[in-house]
Amino acid sequence: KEISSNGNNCAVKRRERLPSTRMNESVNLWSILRSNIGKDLSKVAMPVQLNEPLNTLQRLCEEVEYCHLLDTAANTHDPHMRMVYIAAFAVSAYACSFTRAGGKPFNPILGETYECLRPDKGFHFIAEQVSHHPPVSACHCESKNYTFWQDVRWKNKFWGKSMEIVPMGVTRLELFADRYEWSKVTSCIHNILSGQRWIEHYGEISIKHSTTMGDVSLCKVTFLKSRSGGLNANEVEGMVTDSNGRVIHSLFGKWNEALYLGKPPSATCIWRANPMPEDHEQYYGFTQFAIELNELEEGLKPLLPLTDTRFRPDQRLLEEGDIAGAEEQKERTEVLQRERRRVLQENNITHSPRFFKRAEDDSWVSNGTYWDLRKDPGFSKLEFPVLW
Ligand code: PIF
Repeated sequence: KEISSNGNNCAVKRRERLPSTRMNESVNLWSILRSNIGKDLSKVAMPVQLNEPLNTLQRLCEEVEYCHLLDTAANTHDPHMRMVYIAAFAVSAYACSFTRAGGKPFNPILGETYECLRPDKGFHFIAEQVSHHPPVSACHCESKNYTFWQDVRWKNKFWGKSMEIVPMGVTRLELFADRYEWSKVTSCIHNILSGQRWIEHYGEISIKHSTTMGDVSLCKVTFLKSRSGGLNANEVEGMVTDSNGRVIHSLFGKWNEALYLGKPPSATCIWRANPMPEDHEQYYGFTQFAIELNELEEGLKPLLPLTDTRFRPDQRLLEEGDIAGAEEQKERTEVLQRERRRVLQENNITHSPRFFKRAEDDSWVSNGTYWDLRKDPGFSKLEFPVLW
């Protein structure tokens, strides 16, 4: 179904820079962590200076930057080769994190939404914060070739020098009648308190492929832990097996660089990360795709629901380099959220998300209303809670 993309079409010239560079961090993270030992850190309001000017809903959108791999997968008849492209897509989701250990994404307000309409890439994406405690973000991305959806919740484990982020939830993909499912690996931010922060991912992604006929194939991709001295840093290796467990393809590469099919020296490159913009170190380590995510074009303003992240004032002020203003707005927004929570509690009402609903397996799925409402009657004619 065609979606009118007024103000956000292929011809749009997207920005190539953020309005402001990142300021030097002057937060004493240690004192925050020390005074919250044993506490669930998602229940501690962190200073805005620790944030990057994107939130977890937008971070989920970054996972589809390399969606051309899904288009290729959809047009590949051989199921094992198709799995190779899907594995490359699953790995590519981590590429942007390589330069991002410096900050954390904003924690969206309950009911906050984010849309990303990219006719040039062939997808339309929506996301919503469906739970506040614990924080849960749900997203749904569609194109003529695929549907991709997931809900993500993180568990933090603080180890002193590092922090592990253990994601929960299942990532799902549908290519016509075929279903693929996998879960994410563990991420670890090293040198959380001092020194140069860096990020590592380790564990196994196991992609299960099923059709109405049953399980067809499996792909396991292992993200290796780096050995001391940084040797083999960021390495991944994987294999695609058929329903009898026979290895059909092998894969290797680095999640921040590229993925290859076969064995060296005669391997074929399946995916390569895009080059980073110049000066990205000063601009939160954002990729070009990340730079575009929070841009608010004039033509888009009247089309978005008021709950869209692009209208969130603290995140916008941080993007513009106004730290004091951002901190003030963050606190104000959090007070408003607490107030809404109190009213709900007093009236014994549980919050229900606007664009997502619970599936039988308890995961969050799109309720399919967003793009129809956007078109007719249009969000400007609908009521939305005042989030900020
Ligand atoms: C606030 O969120 P913050 C807290 O949730 C606070 O409890 C709440 O008040 P309430 C506020 O309204 C919230 O704004 C805290 C926490 C959020 C996540 C999950 O934004 C994603 O102040 C984590 O942050 C991904 O942050 C991290 O949780 C990837 O956003 C890097 O736990 C953390 C992050 C830990 C710090 C990492 C530092 C890395 C540089 O009264 O409603 O309870």
